[in-house]
Amino acid sequence: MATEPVIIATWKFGVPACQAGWERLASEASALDAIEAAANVTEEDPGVMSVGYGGLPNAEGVVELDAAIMDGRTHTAGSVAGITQIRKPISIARRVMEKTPHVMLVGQNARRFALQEGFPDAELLTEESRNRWLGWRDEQGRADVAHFEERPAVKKSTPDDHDTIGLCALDREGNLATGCTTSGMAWKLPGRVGDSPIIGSGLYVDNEAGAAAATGHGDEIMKACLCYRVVLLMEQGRTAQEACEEGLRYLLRKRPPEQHNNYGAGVIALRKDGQFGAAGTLSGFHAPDRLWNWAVASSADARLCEGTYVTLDSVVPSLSDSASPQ
Ligand code: SD4
Repeated sequence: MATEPVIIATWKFGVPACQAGWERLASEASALDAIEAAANVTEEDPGVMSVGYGGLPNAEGVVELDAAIMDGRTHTAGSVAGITQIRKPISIARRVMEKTPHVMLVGQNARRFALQEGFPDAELLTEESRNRWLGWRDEQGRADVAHFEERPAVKKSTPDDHDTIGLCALDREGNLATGCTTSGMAWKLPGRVGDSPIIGSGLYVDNEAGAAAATGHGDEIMKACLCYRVVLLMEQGRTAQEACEEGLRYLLRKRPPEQHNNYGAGVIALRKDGQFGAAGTLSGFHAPDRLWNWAVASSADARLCEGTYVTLDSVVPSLSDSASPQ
């Protein structure tokens, strides 16, 4: 029986991504193809300064990208972390999945694999992202900006110094897929890898239950294996919305508030029956200059939704009621 396709993604830039993904799904493409095509839209947009080309660099001014993709149909996954000077990292992650016996390649050897696969060498810094980095470096007032002992564990974020695109899709055949791609936290320590390329943390899919993808403070999301938990909760019968809320509550319960106050975490989920949901932590994801929002396309028009916020003991509905989860 044919299923109605749907694709969801994190943040406002998820709208054009979902639009592209939905067009693929509507023309019978697999969920996996739709995820890759949708993620590529964001990765290639230099105006999105937290993903792919134009993403903000690490403390030394080098853009290190993390990306992963997972296919619910085959339960296979591919991932790259800390990859430099190559565009479209989610497509490289897909090649890792399809062409190697492994799941994850990192750093220089991930780059070497990509070059072997025919991906061209590419500059990832734009004038804008380089200037932002120079501004940040000047503010530090010291030469060795990557010295870890001098960096606080959590620093207050600004609206665009992070924001991953995480995506989940369901195709007409009833298969699910998920993907995640990011330049990670701006000004991170060189070599730092967040949740986004880690299967189970930044993304996870089980074709018999659902898919989930995360955004936010990866160093905290990883400690909760957030996306695995959210998918498990859907397998246990929770709605997608309940699973997102419970998954985030677990994260908040396990970690002291000062660790997630500034950055926060968000998760989107899509169940095998097409039902979807999303939630973000109130701390870190709700500020005057930023709201937690996400995108969905279940018809030709992708739309933006403001998420539900979660605290340790309550759920705060969206402030503007542009859309609610199904
Ligand atoms: C990371 N989770 O590298 C990413 C960053 C992000 O919203 O998504 N920020 O930790």
